[in-house]
Order: sequence, then C-alpha cells, then structure tokens
Amino acid sequence: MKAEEGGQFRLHDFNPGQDCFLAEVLSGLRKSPKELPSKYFYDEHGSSLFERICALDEYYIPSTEAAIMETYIEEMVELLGPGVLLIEYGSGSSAKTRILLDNLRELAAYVPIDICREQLWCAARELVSVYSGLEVLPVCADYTNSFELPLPGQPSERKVVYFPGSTIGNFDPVPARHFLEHVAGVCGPGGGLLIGVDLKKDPGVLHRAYNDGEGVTAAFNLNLLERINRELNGDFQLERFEHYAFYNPGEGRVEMHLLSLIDQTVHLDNVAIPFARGESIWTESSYKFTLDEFEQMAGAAGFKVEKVWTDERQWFSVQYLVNTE
Ligand code: AVI
Repeated sequence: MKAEEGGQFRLHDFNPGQDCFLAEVLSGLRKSPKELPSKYFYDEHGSSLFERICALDEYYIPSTEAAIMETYIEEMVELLGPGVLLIEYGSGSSAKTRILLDNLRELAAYVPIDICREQLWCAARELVSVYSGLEVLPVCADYTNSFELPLPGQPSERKVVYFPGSTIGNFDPVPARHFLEHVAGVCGPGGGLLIGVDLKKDPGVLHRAYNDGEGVTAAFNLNLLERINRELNGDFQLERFEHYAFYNPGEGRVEMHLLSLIDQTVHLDNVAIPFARGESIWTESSYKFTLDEFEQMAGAAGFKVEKVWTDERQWFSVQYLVNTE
C-alpha cells in the first residue's frame, strides 16, 4: 500500500491492479458465453459517462434515491446516531454522500473507497475544502477484494458503511451475499449498512433506464472496449459492436451486453479472440429486488433490516441494516 499526500488528506493506494485487468479480461473473453466484469467500466472516461447517466431523466435511480434521502434524512440521522465512522464503497464523486456529511452529528471520519484514483483524488480535495475539520481518509482499492481500512485519528461510536445507488444489484446473488458478509465483518457488531436497493417494477421503465435516448448508456458500455484497446493493447473496432440491454424477468435483472455485428477476430495481448455475428459479451447484470427478497439475502449475511424507506411509487428503497452478531 502506498500513501500519497494531498495537502489535508493522505490517499491510501492499494493499486487496484493492471495484472488483474488483463487476466480477468482474457478469462472472461475465453468463456462461453463471453463476459467482462462491470467493475472495469469505471476508468476516468467511464466514470464521467456514468455521471452523465445519473443526470438522465430515464435513469430514475439517482433522483429517486436522492428524494428518499432528503425526505427521511432526520430519521436516518437519529438511527445512525452521533460519532459515526462513515465508510463508503464505490464513492465516485461522493456527491450523494453530501447529505450525510451535512447532517450526521460529530462524524468521526469519512473513508471514501473507489477503484478510480483520479475521481477519488478530486473528490477528497473538494471535500476537505468544503468540510473543514472533517477527517477524510480516501482509499483507492477494488472493494471486491479485501484490504485494510485506514485508522481515523479519533475514536468512533460505530462504523457505518454507505453503499448507495443499488450497486449491490451489480453482483450475482452468491457474490452479493458474500459481499454483504464481508461488509458485516467490516462494520462489526452494532455497526450498520445504509444501502440503496432498486426494486422490481414495470419492465418498460427498466428498459428505458438502460436504453436512454441520447445513447449515453451505450457509450458507457462501449467504453469498456476502448479501455481494453488503450490499456491492454487490444484492437476492438467499436463500430463493429452494439449496446444491447433488456430486463430478464425470470432472473429479476437487467442485462447489458455488447453484440458483435459481424464475424470477426479481435486481438489482445497477442491472443486472437473469434466472434460470430450476433455473439454477445455480457458486461453487466443489474438485479432488482422485492423487499422480501432483499431481507432474506441480508439476513443470510448476518444483517437485520432495521428500517426501510421508499418513494411513493415504490421504485427504490434506502435501507438501514444492522449487524446483530
Ligand atoms: C452502478 N450501477 C448500480 C448502475 C446500474 O444501474 O446497474 C450501472 C449502470 N449501468 C448502466 N446504467 C447504469
């Protein structure tokens, strides 16, 4: 781990790896059906495309979640209590966290964790200038692997992990449970998890959310191939692939794919990868839950659902889970 000084903060860098990127891309493209891990969407350009997705009308998640947070922030502050060490997984620009940073009482410190170093660095710089006196301890890491959390200067009453945006939906069910078990271990007995969970709804709404009119989601999906070209010396021709996203009701998930428009061979690190016309690379799953389904999964991971807040349409939920072990 490397620590880099940023004036009023130190960035703890676990160097989320280039070696893993190549190995995971090659192993995914050798599978049948082909797949790529969605965590690799978030290079600098991918992160800024994701910010644009979050501003789209069709992509209801950020606005619905923000409205829930604004409506119920006082109840949340009451439940979480004072002296929290707030840890955020996949913090990005930390924009959604502002409402918690503005309202939580006597915050011990804030630990934003993200795989995208540039975005993490900018967010931390911004936060220390806006919240004077707040200890910000940024960690650059792939949070699906284990790593050590930095120690805050001040003791905390409890650890609370914040995991908004329904990113939990990007894990398949078994890894999702393992991830929740890992979070339960991080926050410890009496600690909590404040999590955004997207709910099952009309498939038409879901279809529009992942097939926006401006094509930003398509660009976000295709950027993964551009990243592979740039960082792994690949020769994907982007115009030969097409974004394809749909809701799979049997599995309760939106699937995103990249479809090959022709028979072709792509090279990457001197490995030839053949594609048939119409063949797909599965790039992301986005699971949607009923409240019962999520409660069951959380329970299996050692969490009790303490409180659920939803919007009027019941499209999205913010939930506070406590580790009861
Ligand atoms: C980050 N994650 C919760 C988003 C989602 O909805 O699954 C990523 C995304 N993919 C396409 N649009 C947004």
